[in-house]
Amino acid sequence: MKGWNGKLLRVDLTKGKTVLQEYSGEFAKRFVGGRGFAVKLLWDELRLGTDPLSPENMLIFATGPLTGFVIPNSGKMVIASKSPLTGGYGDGNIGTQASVNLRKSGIDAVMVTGKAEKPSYLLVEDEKTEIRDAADLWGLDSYKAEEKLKEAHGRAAGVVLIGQSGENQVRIATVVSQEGRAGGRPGMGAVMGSKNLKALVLHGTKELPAIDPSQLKDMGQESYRAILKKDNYKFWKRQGTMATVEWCQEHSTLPTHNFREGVFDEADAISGTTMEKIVTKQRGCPNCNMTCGNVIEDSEGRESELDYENVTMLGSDIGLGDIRKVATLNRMCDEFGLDTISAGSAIAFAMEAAEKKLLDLDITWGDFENAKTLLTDIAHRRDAGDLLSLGVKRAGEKLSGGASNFAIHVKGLECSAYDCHLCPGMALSFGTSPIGAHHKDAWVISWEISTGRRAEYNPEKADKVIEFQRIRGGMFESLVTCRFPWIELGFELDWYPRYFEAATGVKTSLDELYTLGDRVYALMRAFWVREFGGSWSRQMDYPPRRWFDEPLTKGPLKGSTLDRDEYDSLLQAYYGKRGWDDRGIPTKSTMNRLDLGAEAAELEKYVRLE
Ligand code: PTT
Ligand code: SF4
Repeated sequence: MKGWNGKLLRVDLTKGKTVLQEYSGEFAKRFVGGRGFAVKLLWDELRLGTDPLSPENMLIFATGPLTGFVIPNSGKMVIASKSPLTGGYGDGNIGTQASVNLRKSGIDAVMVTGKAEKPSYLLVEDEKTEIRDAADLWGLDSYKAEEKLKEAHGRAAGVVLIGQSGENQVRIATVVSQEGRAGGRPGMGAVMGSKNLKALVLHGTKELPAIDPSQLKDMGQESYRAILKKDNYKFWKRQGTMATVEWCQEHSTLPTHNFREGVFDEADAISGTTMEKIVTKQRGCPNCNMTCGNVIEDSEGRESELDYENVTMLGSDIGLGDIRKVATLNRMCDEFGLDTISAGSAIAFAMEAAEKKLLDLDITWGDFENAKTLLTDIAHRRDAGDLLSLGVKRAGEKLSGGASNFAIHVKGLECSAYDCHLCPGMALSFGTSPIGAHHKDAWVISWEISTGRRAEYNPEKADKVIEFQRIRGGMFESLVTCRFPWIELGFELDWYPRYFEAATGVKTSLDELYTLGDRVYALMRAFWVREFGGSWSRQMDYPPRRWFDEPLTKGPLKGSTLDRDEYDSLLQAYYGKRGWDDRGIPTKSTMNRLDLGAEAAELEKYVRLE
């Protein structure tokens, strides 16, 4: 098998054992890598009803057959598990040297089960593995712990790790790396902490196995040159994802005051243009010439790497219009290993709950000092922070007085930073995202706005969501590479089947990669349905209530809301196009068409399939 290493490292922390296992070519071809591998392993091996924070849960770090080759933006990996935030399938994508090093160690994926007796970290040096004591790392923030690990294992080590919030099993804890990379929004950091696992430290010295290395090398060089020539390249290098702040403000989609509004009076103060003037350096993932991590000095004189989601969820959404202070909250999240989107949403939820006198907390919109205290309390699960550490869905359920009405989430995962009071297509994307409300799979908002937002509930929007889910959520998450060359600069998609063939020798087409996306999607959906059984319903694919019930009160779209019946028709159109039934469950014939016959038979044990 070329392209793939063909090896999976199984780590049982309870027994303190690691086993290197070969996987079959059939598995590789059917599920390809990354998210595809992760969902298949979870489907096959995770016992139904497993508590996500118990030793029995599985935590998977999975690269794909393109990861690590010197081709554009290939330094990524998927981190997946059953989510402690949603109870369903959860994953995230992180760019880090650890992805490249894992592949160079001859291993494609690591699967961790059990719980170490005491704080530990996993060291992989090529195929030599060791579970080591992490007593002196436990309690340290992610910056300090990574620095110590690099002092011990060398600067070339790839490290993915958790901060204090993961250790404390905060359900909105993510996994972090390299002082500004994060992956695993739906609580993957908490799962790592529940296993007493502080870090993975990875070294690899092997050549990656391509079927046609010289062709892949030539294609890589040509692709990097093609990216440099793209029209938008220079602007992207100046602002990266931060350009989205001004765009969202212009189109009334900037999350503001807990998604009450789509415009923020102080948007200019946190925009990409403001950031450009104070950037001190740029960082990024391995094998990338688009380096989009823009670093500024925060209000306390420390480095903080900004991205659109971080700045808006910790800025406009909590009413804070000072970029350096926002950067401080962002840096704190990276140190604690808290997901910035969910943390921002939790702070905004707390501000609104305090305003409505549902929560006895001294905090108001834009209140930087109390936001800092609250973040620290969330990371350590103290006082009100303990409640918020559960995520806004659970926090809303625990507070009385209708707090659930302003808990902004889908399936328990807090919404990323796009207000959808008048974006039904993007609302459908959040509603049907396979991990809860994340934009990563189908960021259709730009297309939706540019193609006539007021043709509001056109079923064409369901087609677009599916198209993007196939490309972004299926193909990129399984190959595994960064999607930014394509979505941000228009780098052509047909490069990807060509890379795949040069790496693996398997001839494929974009259509086949989209079918892979459909297969992975059907299986992620099957995972959710199997876990939720009788309590699964199409209502789980609905966006937050606020967008239906509370019109925008400001800006050019003042008075707008989503319409429930129209949304439901759009959802129905989506199900029909996917070959899913009225409950949002893939039909038997859809499963068979996607080569998931055995998986359909397993699902039928728990739910009737149409
Ligand atoms: C991703 C989510 C995002 S999406 C952002 S900013 W974005 C937030 N970043 C966080 C952070 O930083 N620190 C922190 N403590 N929490 C954070 N939470 C948020 O996490 C990221 C880039 C970005 S920046 C995006 S969109 C793209 N995402 C990709 C993806 O999902 N798949 C893929 N194949 N390529 C992608 N390329 C881009 O990568 P989650 P990164 Mg991220 C500091 O993890 O769980 O998926 O949530 O990986 O290496 O940081 O790069 O405007
Ligand atoms: Fe990483 Fe940004 Fe490069 Fe993508 S574009 S690989 S997120 S640095």
